[in-house]
Amino acid sequence: MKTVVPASAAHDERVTARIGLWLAVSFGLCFVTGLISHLIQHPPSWFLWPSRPVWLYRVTQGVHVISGIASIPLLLGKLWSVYPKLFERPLIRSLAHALERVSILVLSASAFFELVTGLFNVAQNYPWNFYFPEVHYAVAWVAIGSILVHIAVKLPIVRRALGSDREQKSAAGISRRRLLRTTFLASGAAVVATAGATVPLLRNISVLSWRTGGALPVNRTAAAAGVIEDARDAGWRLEVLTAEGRSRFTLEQLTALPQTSAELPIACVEGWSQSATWTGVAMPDLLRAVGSRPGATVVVTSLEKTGLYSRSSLPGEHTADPITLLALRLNGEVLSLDHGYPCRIIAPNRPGVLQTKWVTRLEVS
Ligand SMILES: Nc1nc2c(c(=O)[nH]1)N[C@H]1C(S)=C(S)[C@@H](COP(=O)(O)O)O[C@H]1N2
Ligand SMILES: [Mo]
Repeated sequence: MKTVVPASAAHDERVTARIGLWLAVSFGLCFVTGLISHLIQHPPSWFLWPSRPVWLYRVTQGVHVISGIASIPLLLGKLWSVYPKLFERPLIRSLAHALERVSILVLSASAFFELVTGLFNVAQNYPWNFYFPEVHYAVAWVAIGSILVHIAVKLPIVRRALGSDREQKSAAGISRRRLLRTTFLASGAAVVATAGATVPLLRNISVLSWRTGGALPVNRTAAAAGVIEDARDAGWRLEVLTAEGRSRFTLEQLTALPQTSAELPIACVEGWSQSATWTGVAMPDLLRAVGSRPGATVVVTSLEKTGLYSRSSLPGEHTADPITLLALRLNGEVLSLDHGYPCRIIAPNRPGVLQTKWVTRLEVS
């Protein structure tokens, strides 16, 4: 004989399935866009990320952060809708049942971990001492794997639940609709409150939006990076190493080269993005000036000694693009120390973390 647990109608498979469907969509979007961001930052040999359209990464990373934020209320709503199952007895009915319970535990824990660490990262807060991107990336595979198993196991129930969508006008129907509505409203509100960090139209109504406003945000200041003295040093030179040898440029020499301007966004992995007008030496021009060819890979080194973003690699797609800049000016003014003086990389369709500031050396391969 089965023990029947009295459950309120909110804890109903139709509610669970409907929230689950939206959670699958938002979590799926979040996973795919996160994978894209990871591949751009750690490109395997088969991977090619184009330099155009200039706004593509801005969109994929915006979707990553927004879908992650939307997932939090959906996950909570879904857990709420199923929690009476926790108290079902017997605890374990069969091996299959035991495996299913363990998989749900792994699923909930990993999904929760991803959403919470992502949120803290967005808030630029690191209360843990592991390297965020690595762990966030590894656990993403655990989460997506257990989600796929979960969907496969629950497919018959999902089919049944979504098929019977004629809601009775009963107390049960009302309570169901209330949970659904609350969950979707909370999810929508979370999105609107934060999406302004990257969606200009929402900027004024995104109350929780961080670091937006008139000026371009600063991710890491020159003081924090410990580069003020070296950046101001009159002896600063840009060193360009090629197979043939080494060239050195003073800031005056760089300024005397043909200058290119482009309107390009900085699109931070943390979800904010903002466009500005950048002016400087186009990478193809610079490469030709040192006798190299546009399309070569260029490794960029910053004056910043430590730090995760003190080096980056510009792939050939970017070094051949005439609006990949070694920027000297921002919105018509000489770069400020905080934005990367004396010069920085600004390339189209590239994560903010790779837009290296305070450049001192380029190695052309
Ligand atoms: N050398 C160096 N360059 C860097 C960083 C850094 O910490 N060190 N931060 C990167 C990140 S994460 C972003 S989003 C952009 C932000 O540029 P901004 O501060 O000029 O807006 O710079 C990038 N360039
Ligand atoms: Mo960033």
